[in-house]
Amino acid sequence: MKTLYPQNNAARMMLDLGGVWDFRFRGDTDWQPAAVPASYNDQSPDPRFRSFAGIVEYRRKITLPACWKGLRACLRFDGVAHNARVLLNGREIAFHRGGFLPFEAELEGFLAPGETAELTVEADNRISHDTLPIGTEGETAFFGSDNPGIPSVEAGKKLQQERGINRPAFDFFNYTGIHRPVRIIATPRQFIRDITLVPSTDGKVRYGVETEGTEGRVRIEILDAEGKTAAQGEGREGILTIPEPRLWEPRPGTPYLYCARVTFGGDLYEQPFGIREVKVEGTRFLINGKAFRFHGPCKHEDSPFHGRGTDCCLNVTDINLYHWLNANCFRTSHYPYAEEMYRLCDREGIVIVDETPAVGMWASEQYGWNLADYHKQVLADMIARDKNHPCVVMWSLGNEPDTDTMPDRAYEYWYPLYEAAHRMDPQDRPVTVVGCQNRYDRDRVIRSMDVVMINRYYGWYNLSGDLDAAKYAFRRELDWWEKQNKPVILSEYGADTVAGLHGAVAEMFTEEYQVAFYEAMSECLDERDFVIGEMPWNFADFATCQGPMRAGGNRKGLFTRDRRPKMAAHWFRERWKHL
Ligand code: BDP
Repeated sequence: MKTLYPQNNAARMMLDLGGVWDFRFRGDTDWQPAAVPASYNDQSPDPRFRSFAGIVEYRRKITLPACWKGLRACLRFDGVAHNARVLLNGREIAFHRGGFLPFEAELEGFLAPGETAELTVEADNRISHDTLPIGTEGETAFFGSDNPGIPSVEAGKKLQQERGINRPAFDFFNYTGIHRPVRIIATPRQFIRDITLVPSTDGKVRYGVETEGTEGRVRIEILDAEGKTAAQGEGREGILTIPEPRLWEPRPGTPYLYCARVTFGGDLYEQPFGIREVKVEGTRFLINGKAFRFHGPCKHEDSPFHGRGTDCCLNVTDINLYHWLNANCFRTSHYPYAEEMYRLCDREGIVIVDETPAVGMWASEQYGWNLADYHKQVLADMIARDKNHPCVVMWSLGNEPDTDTMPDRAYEYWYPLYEAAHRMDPQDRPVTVVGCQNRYDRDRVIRSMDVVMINRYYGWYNLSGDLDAAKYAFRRELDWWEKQNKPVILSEYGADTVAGLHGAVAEMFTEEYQVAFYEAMSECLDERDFVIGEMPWNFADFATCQGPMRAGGNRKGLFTRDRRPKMAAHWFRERWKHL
């Protein structure tokens, strides 16, 4: 769905619906409080907040201001996980599939200026073979053996299935609810639906404006960072030229931003953008013609209390910690993040690899391959939402699918998505899909991408604790990639580390081992020119579902969950100072 990021300006108004809403599990009679935006899961000690599988209901009253007469009004949900049904006074006004992208519900015919109504949002947290991200439907344990075949264990699993099991096929807690902002938006009845900007470093800006309604002329004015007019034009599409353009460069360059001020009839929208070009050439990744090396840990949207809920304070803190680390990028593992984060990264010069929520497809022979159409829709919506951000330099189609069990079949699934991403992105950014540690010699998908991104856990999940063997094995693999003549990014590598656990001998789980692990992997990476990036897993410790491999979540953070640096954070800070 095309929906511009909400904006208050001379033509548009918005009401933020953040606050405490009524909340209940479907079937309950009593309502209780829940904060919005936030995941609901950490908001109560009631165990159902963590384990419930099904629909929860949120409710509150909304009023359209009487002075909004003559305007078009809609509700804008930035993200409700995973499926959402929206009702006004009991009438359905919207349904949306997928928890990480925005949608709108028009209020025309449902609520008039001056009126009050009851707004209900039903959020469904169930994950299955038909959702992105994917749920196991109880078939397989993610991490840890589920002792197949033992009659008593099988009986226990059957009981779980009967009760309704909602196990993720991915390694992060299935946070859900209204976890991103909700707003009522007013625009003129004839309004700007969408803006597309394709700048090039010579100062030319190709633009397109989509409108609802046809009365009125479209005008566009490009403002520089001081607010001075740099170029202007008229019409729904065209090419403008900015004389002496200033480029958007990732830090430590200057992330210079322009603004496209678009008017149409009585409507106005101000779209920030940056001038930068990205291109893959041979084994190099070029930003504005200069070789770019990716160095920065992958992230999650994850924090205590908020869960996956949008938290601008946390975002600013995190990005300042990226600056502190001398990091220049992250991947939005494993789903598109809240829009506020991309706007912040535009401004701060942090580069993003933007990922769809296609995660958990590690057993594609069982599931995953039925999702091609829906997956393509999600990809289209992500590109539509994020296409104008200069910080976004590459699309990731997903994380760690099974591509080597049936290599041809996997290729038939993934390559059309790769082509679709290129077709759909007006800026035609490079496209990738993140590969898991598998039979890279059998797989055809990963090597067919513009940039090879590989997750590797030598010295952790395999060759555990033996960093000499890990280096030896990793070098063997890198020898193989060298022959593929593609740029390679190590898109995940890491070691679970308990903050404060030390050892004179660097053994697994100690802070010393985490540093030794990264030293060992870096030694191998630094020998290869075609390696254009390193993205440690993960920026911070994060919540996961329970399992025998997770003591209070995933501990591979360079920081603890409350953002205290482990030794490895200091180590990377020093390393990246010199890159
Ligand atoms: C990788 C996954 C990531 C996990 C990580 C880990 O891509 O989501 O959290 O392993 O096990 O396979 O720490």
